[in-house]
Amino acid sequence: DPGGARNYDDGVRCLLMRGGTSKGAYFLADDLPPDPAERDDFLLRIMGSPDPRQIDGIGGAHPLTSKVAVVSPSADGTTDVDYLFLQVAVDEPTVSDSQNCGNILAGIGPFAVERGLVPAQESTTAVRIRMVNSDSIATATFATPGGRVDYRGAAAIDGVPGTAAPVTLDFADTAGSSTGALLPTGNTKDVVDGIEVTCVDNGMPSVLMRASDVGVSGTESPPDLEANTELAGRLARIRLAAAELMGMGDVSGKTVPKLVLLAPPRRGGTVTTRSFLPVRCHTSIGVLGGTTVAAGIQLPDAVGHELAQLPADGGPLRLEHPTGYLDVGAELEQGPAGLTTRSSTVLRTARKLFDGTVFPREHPPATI
Ligand code: NQM
Repeated sequence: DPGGARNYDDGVRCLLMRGGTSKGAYFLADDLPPDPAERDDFLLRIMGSPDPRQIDGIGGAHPLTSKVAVVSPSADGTTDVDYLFLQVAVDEPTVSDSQNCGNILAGIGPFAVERGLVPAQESTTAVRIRMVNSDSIATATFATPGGRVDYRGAAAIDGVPGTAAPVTLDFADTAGSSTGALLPTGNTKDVVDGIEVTCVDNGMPSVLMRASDVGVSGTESPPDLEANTELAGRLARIRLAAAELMGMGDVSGKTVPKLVLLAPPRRGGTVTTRSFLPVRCHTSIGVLGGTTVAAGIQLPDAVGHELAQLPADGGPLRLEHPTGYLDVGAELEQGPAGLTTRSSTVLRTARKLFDGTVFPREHPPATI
């Protein structure tokens, strides 16, 4: 509101969507407070954070269901829309723009068409999206028969029951998304806290390690891994030290880098993964977490390369995760400064769940 008189407590237009294996609140940037601090305060209050149950908000009590997308027309005209991802913490009063989310990304194209930011094409529509968090570009392609988004279809993704219309995500420039290099430490392998790790960033800065090196098999369930307090302490130490090597500074309180435990495949896939967000264990694996693992384990000297059964035909890698598989294409090529990624591709689905007005809870009483 140009007069500044807008009262966001009266409610804000919001589309609740499932994007891939995540769920979040999608907003037009213009509908939110322009000041980032006010915006974040508003988002905490609609999600019901901080509270482990998020009982007084629309958050789902897990980082994967406490997410926000802010969408606007392209600022510089080079894409169709700009997408800012915000992670709203569940039990802490924090909102972070330090990472990207490739699952919430799956809902951005459909959202842009729903809100009239992008015209639908005849049968399928391709939307070019700037992922503001990493300043990189993705193209989402999805069905729009008769000029409307059709969410129904036959594509199944593990971690989501049933089937829906496919959303194809193509990434062009994921290598070094937020650290500047596919191998941010300059090495294929480093030793951190006494174990070998590979620090890699093909869309999501991540620390790859062998599950066996941290005393687990890598096939445990997320609740079992989360209950292992010795493992949690070890992973936290490894993360802080690896992040320093990656040039990310002090990452305490940040959601990146992620941690990925690797083990040999058990169900005919390429490799077994257990990823950490970084504290909660992922119930599947992130999209860009997946493109990052797929690029990392293809590097001959990387941790995990020797555990993996890489496809002989150069086809997609099949990452095993706690609720199934993620198939990821990640094609590497020799660049002027070493190996880099030519392209990465992931198939997702998305669904519009609820379109309406969201109301923030009152401010919590000020702490003295
Ligand atoms: O890696 C969770 C998710 C994600 C991020 C996380 C994601 C990605 O699965 O692109 O999608 O890593 O915090 O939604």
